[in-house]
Amino acid sequence: MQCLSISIFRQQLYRSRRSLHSIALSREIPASFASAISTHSKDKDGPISIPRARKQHSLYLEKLRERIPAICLPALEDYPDSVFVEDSVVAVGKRALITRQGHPTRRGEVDSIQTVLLQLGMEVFDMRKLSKNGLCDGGDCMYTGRHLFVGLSDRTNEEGCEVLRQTFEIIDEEIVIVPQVMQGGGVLHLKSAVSHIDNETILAPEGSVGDKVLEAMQAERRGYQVIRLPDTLACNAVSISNSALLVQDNNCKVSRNRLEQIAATKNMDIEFIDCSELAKKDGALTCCSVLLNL
Ligand code: CIR
Repeated sequence: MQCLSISIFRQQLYRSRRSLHSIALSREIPASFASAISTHSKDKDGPISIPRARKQHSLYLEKLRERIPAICLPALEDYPDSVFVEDSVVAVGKRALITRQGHPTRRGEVDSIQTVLLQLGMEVFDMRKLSKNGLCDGGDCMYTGRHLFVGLSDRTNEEGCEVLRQTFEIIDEEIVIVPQVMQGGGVLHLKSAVSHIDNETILAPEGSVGDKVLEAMQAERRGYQVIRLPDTLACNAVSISNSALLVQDNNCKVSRNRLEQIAATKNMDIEFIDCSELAKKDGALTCCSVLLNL
C-alpha cells in the first residue's frame, strides 16, 4: 500500500516538475505587422495600430516576466507574422522540433529561433531536414504534460505529424493526432479553440466547434476536466508553471467569472490581457510565446 502511494507521489512530482517553465521566448512586433496574414476584414476591426499592438505586447511580456524570465528576440521586418513565435517550434522538455510552417510566407521565421534553442542547450530537430513535405504550426500542438495533442489543420499535415511522432516518441506520453474537425469554424489552429490549464484541465468553447474538437481529442475519456466558455478567444490561455493563467481580456462576463473561479480553485493567479490588435491578425495569447521547460 505504502509502495503504491509513494509511486503515485513520485509520478505526481515528476509531472509537476515537467510543468515547471524555466524560460519563455518571444519576439518584438515588426513595423511590417500590418501586412501579417489575417482572416479579419479591415473594415470590421479597423486598421492595425502598430504602437497599440506594441504596447499590448509589452504588457503581455511584463506579465510573463513577473513569473519567468523571457527572451525577446528582435523584430524580423521581412516576416510580418514573426511575433507569433509559437508556430516556429514544438518543445517537450529539453527536446525541440523546428517546424516547416504551413504558410509559405512564414517559413523564414524559424532560423533565429533555432539558434536560440541551441544556445539554450536544447536538443534541436528540424522538420525541414527530416521530411520533404511535412508541415506544422506550433499553434496546432498542445502538450499538456500527459499528452501531446496535434491538430490536423490547413497548416499542419499528416507528414508533419509523422515527424512529430518520430521526434517525440521517446517521451512517455501519448501523441494524439486530432483529425481536422475545425474547418469552417473560424478557428485557425487547435490551440485557437482549446488550451490547457494544467495536466488535467482543458478550456474549450461552448457550441459545435468545441463539441467537435473535444470529441476528436477524446478529452473526457483521457481524463480531462473540460471547462466550457462562451467566448472562444478566452479559451486560449497561457498557463505558466501551473501557478498563473494569462487570459485574453474580453467583454464576456460569463467567461471571465468561470475562469476566475477555476483559477481560485486551483490556487492560480489570473491576469486578463488586452491583445485586441494581435487578434486582428488571428493571434491569441499562446501564439506570442514559447514556454520552455529546460
Ligand atoms: C497566421 O495566420 O499565421 C498569423 N497571422 C496568426 C498566427 C497565430 N498563431 C497561433 O495561433 N499559434
